[in-house]
Amino acid sequence: MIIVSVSMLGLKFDEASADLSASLNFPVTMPVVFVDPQNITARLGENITVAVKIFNLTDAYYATDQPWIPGDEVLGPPGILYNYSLGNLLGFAIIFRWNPDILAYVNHTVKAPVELHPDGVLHEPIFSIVNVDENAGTYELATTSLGNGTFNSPDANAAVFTMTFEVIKRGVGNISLDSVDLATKWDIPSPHENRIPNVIRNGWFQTSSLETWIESLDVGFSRNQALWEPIILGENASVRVVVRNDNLTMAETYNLTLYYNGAPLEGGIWTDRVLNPGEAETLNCTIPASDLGRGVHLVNASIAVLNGSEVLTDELTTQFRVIDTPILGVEAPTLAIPGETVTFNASQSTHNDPDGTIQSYRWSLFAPGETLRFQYLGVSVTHTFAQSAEDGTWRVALNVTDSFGIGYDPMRPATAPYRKEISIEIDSGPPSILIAWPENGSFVGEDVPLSFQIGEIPFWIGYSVDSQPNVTISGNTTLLGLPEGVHSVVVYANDTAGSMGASSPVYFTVDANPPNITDVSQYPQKFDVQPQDEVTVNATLVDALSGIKHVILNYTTNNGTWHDINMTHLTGNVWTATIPAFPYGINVTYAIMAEDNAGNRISTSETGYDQYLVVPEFPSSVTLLLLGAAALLVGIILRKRATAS
Ligand SMILES: [Ca+2]
Ligand SMILES: [Ca+2]
Repeated sequence: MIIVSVSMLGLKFDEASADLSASLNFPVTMPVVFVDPQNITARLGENITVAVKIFNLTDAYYATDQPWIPGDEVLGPPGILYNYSLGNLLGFAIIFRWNPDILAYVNHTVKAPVELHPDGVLHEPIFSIVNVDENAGTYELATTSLGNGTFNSPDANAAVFTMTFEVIKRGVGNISLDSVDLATKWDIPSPHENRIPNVIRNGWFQTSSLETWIESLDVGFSRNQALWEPIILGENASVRVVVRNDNLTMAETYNLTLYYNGAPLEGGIWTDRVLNPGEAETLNCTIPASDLGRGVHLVNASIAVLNGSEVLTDELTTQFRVIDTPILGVEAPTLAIPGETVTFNASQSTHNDPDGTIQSYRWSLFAPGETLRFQYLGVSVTHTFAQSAEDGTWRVALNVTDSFGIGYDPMRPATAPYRKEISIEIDSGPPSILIAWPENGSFVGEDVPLSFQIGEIPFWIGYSVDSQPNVTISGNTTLLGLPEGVHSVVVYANDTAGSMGASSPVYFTVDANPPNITDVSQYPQKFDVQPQDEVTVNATLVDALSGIKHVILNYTTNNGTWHDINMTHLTGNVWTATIPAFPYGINVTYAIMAEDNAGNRISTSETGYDQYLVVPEFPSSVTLLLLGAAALLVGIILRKRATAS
């Protein structure tokens, strides 16, 4: 037990005695009988000691020109002038009262005579009548000095008695002086002459409140430092307790226990926590989802605080709810065409929690590419797709909120059942397909590039050659191995809605072989080309399927740069070109390259180049002679070549 030390309180009071009139608002011209301390706060179980004291008891004598202001019937009406002294105490009678329900009487000490009690009153010998009524909470004390000496309190402050109580119950109340008589001559009946005027100051008592207490207790699903309630089945429950010490001077020690549905919560017990003055601390605990069933639950926090000599408790109970979620059922078409009106119906949705109902339905319609286009409210809504509605996959998201105020929260996985997404295909028709190559009526080589354009993003692509089964492809491709002749090709594509589109058929001719080059001849002949002679080269070209596209004569002088000359169609199958004249000694090499309309190419260089040397100029007779020999020779060569080919 802590005892409030009266000497300590008295000491504090003495230090302040010079300013007592100012600090406690006591009158300066009048004795004051007061309870000291004036205000007491104590904890349950503590002992407190209070004193009744006299202040300003002096032998100062107030003359008739000093008015009696506060009023006392024994002195007559206020405003009348009296002669009176303030002090010279010889006896007193005091009735003192407290609330016995809150304060239990322990003992008391009469502070008389001053010879035994230096802080007390009156001179020995004294005579006292004492009556303590513990049940009524009253104390009557009448004391008189039997000697001759009157008493004035030194430094104007003396104790009459002290009384000690035990605080037995929380509460507040007066510690009051019901009646105070101070007398200069106790046994003389004339009060006007014998009584000392005084005023009374009662005391006030209150039990201290619990200074370390549970400020808050919250339960919920923890997200972003906040607790969200109700909790959804499958989530952990976070329990958060804040304990605060409001005492401004003393650290306090406490134990905390958390209870979940009446049983101590695992991890919810803390012992010997110390809170410094004015501090609060937050304690967190988790109830695992496996321990949380649907319904309303209780969490209780209880603290035991070492409060002075006793252990005081504080507790707080919070209830929280664990809910089940809705099951969303949506009826909607999976396919629609622009201009069509469709209905989205969620009336089959239910709530798994018998205490819950779905309160609102919100539909969001997203065009292909995730663009939010429309929103509707209601359990069943209709939407008309515009004629311009984009083909493709539209998303329809249904979000609900229920009677618990819960809706879909992307940061809270357990809220997933509050949202349902479906998709609807908008299809304005099958894909349009245009074959870019081959062109209708074109000639192509053995390997046929197939390129095409499709008017929408296809789900599947294929082609068919000559009405054969479809071949699946992913885009432009090359048709390989087609025999020479006329063929057809059709490209097909499926859109995501399942509509099949087809291109127009394209007819084309495969020409696998290059032109045939024969009968290459030149004039002048190879051994008779003189300076100033241009050389005319002729050749016969035939192509089986697509025909000659162009013919080129390539030549070089002295194995230098190659030059191209376009050969022109002369007559029949004969093509011709002219090589310019070169000086004596120049060696000319040439070949003929031909391409047909299907892109097949051939060159005479594959079987050997033709060559001639520019010879010096001879007299015409020699020339003629040589020409004749050369013609004979050329004729032999050409025959040999024809045989060879
Ligand atoms: Ca389509
Ligand atoms: Ca050909």
